[in-house]
Amino acid sequence: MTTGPTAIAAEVTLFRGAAAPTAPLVAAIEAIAARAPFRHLATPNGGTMSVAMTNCGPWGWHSDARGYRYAERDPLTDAPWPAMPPLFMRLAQGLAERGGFAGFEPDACLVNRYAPGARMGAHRDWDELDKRHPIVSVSIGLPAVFLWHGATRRERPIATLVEDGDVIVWGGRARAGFHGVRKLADGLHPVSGALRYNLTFRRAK
Ligand SMILES: O=C(O)CCC(=O)C(=O)O
Ligand SMILES: [Mn+2]
Repeated sequence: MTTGPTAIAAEVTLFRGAAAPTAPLVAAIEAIAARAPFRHLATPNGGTMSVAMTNCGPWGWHSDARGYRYAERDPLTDAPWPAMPPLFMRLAQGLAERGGFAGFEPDACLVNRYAPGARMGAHRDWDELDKRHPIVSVSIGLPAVFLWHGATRRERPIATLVEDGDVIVWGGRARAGFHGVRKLADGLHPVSGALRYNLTFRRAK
C-alpha cells in the first residue's frame, strides 16, 4: 500500500511502500552478505544481539566488549565493507529529501536481519559524528512493530506496524529519539521467506 507521508511524531515520518519493489533490495543484501556475512554481535555488557547484522558503504557499525563504533573494515574478515549499491544510495537520498532533509549523503548502511523472536530494545542511534544528518530506515519482508519512544526510553512508545517497503525518516529534533522493534512474529513473506530485513542509512563521519 502506498499513501502519502504520515507523521509518527514531530520530524519522524513514515512513507508507506516507498521502497517497493523490494526484491532488488533483497538481491543486493544477499550479495553483500556473501562477502560480509551476517553475524550476531556482542554487546558491551556481555550479551549477544538477537538481530544479525552486516554493513555496506565506507563505514560499518560494530559492537563488541569494547563498545559501539564505526569501523572501516569488517572485523570478521578484515576486508573493507562491500560498496553501497547505487540503488540503496538513491533510495536513502530520495527519502531523506522527502522527509525534509535534502542533501543527505549516507556513508554507512547497517543491514539488520530479524528471524522470528528477534527484537531490538529501545536505543538511539548515537555513534554518528554529526547529528544534523537524519536516519533513513527501510523495512523489507516480514512485518514488524516499530516502537518510537521519543526523548527517553521510559516513555510509552508509539507503535507502528512496518511492512515490506515502508520507510521511516527521522532527524532534526527527533534525531536523539529512542526507538526499538518488538519481537518478530513467525511468518512467511514472498521476498524474504521467514525473515525481516531493515536497512538503516546513516552519515557516520
Ligand atoms: O529494524 C528496525 O526497524 C530499526 C533498526 C534500528 O533502529 C537500528 O538498526 O538502529
Ligand atoms: Mn536505531
